[in-house]
Amino acid sequence: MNSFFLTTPIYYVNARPHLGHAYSTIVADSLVRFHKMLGDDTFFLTGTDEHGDKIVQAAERQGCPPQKFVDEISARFQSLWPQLGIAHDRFIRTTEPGHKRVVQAFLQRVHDAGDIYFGEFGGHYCYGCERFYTEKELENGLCPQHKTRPEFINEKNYFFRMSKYLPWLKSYVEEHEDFIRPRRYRAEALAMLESGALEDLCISRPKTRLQWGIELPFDDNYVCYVWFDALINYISALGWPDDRNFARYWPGEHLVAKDILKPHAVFWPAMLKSAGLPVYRHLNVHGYWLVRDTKMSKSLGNIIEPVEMSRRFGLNAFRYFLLREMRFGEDASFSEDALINRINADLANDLGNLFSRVLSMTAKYFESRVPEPSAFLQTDDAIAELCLHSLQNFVQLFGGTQFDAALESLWETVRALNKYVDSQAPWALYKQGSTARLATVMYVLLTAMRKTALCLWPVMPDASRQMLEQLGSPAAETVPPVPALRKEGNSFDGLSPGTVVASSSTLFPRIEMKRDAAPKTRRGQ
Ligand code: ME8
Repeated sequence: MNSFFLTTPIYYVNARPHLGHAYSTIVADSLVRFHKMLGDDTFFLTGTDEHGDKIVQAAERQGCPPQKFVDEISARFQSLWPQLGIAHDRFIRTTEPGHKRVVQAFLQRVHDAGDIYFGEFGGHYCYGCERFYTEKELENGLCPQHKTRPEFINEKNYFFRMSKYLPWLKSYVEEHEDFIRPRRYRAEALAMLESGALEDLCISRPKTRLQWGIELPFDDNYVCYVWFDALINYISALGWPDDRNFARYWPGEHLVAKDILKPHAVFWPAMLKSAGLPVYRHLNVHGYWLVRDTKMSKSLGNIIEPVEMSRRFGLNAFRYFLLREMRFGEDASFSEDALINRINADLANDLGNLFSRVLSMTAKYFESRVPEPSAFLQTDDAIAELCLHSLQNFVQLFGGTQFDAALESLWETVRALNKYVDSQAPWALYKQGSTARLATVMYVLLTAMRKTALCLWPVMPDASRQMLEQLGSPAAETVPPVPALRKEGNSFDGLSPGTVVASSSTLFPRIEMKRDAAPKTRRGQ
């Protein structure tokens, strides 16, 4: 059995979770569910990043002690995920004693390897990024991410000999095509490694300036730099070094947005190499969700609340939209109009309508039983082939994080099935009394619908389950779904004649959008 360990970033607890956090976590959830269906032994990790200046400042603004502050915001993240259908195996917090012990053991190991030294350093520190910038990296003296002026700080600190590992890392990235993907981020990482701008990494903060962190095991006047602490969560959650989960699941894969490419593509592999541990399998990097072409930010007041969206438009529809609309790796724009258009076109018109018409015809012509097919005609073979082909494409593309293309491939079948209904006109066959031909047509439709519904489980778990139940799978069989997605692409079967199916289906109601009014759904999905 293959193991599949996937992580999201651990989010800072200085702000409420928004669409961006929800996207990464929903994508990760879908990918883990997909691997479950392939029969893999999966482990899904998310959590919160709770140390550092930024958190202390946010707590101070609220007049709250840091521990109380992080407890409150971390709890918000924890209660959010189930509302978005996220089924993680572990939620890690960097203030947990177990994590702290692992960070100290890791630091000691890197220290023992001779890769940590003490030195003096002056640099431009951006509190938003929690990192020093070199002169070269600033844009007109400002932080390129936050467009704010960093503070010049000069102090004695501990440094990680990262530069020692950069030549190795560069060859590793060159030799492993999909270590960092999609390609544009691999190219970006290589450009960083080739630029000569990367130096050793400052990994401590003097306690005179910051107490909110993990103490260095070899000097109690210092705490650990928040990024060094945070990255280690990926193995502390597996109980490194002794827990069997580490042996079972490491190396895993990470999923992040492009804002944190550098710590994941450069710091983390160098840290792992220094500690003598294998590097991760893949770093999967996505772009930003924009709102009217700008990044979401509190000051612009354009934050999208994921729970509100899923309440108004339906959780399954919202998850589908996020995966279908964004080309993984590129930026995408969020708007309610785009969401409503997708729901109406893909879910209500294409998929929902297919289910509704085919099930009501099966009720009318065959008393809601899957009929026994007779010999397939060329047109039936063509549909069956298309269905299997799109399922195989789906598996290939989804596994390679091309979620939009994977779903589009399924929708080719959905649209073809609707056309097949129109061209075969079951109502005419019924009128003519061509029962054998009618039985084949309905069998083809129902079989293809079942395969489509199965593929949708990672993205829309509840809707997929509902569709499978409508197609006669007993609830016990659909939860969790049969972990044999690959086999489903081999032969056009899976639905036994005689199975009782539902007599009607209203899966995705159309959303009427009145200008300047809240959209109305007939029933939430
Ligand atoms: O960086 N579009 O935490 P963070 C898409 N604690 N994704 C977005 C987004 C947007 N507009 N905004 C945020 C940190 N994200 C560190 C991580 S990991 C060891 C430490 C998502 O709270 C995306 O996944 O700033 C991005 O990488 C992450 O939130 C940043 O979260």
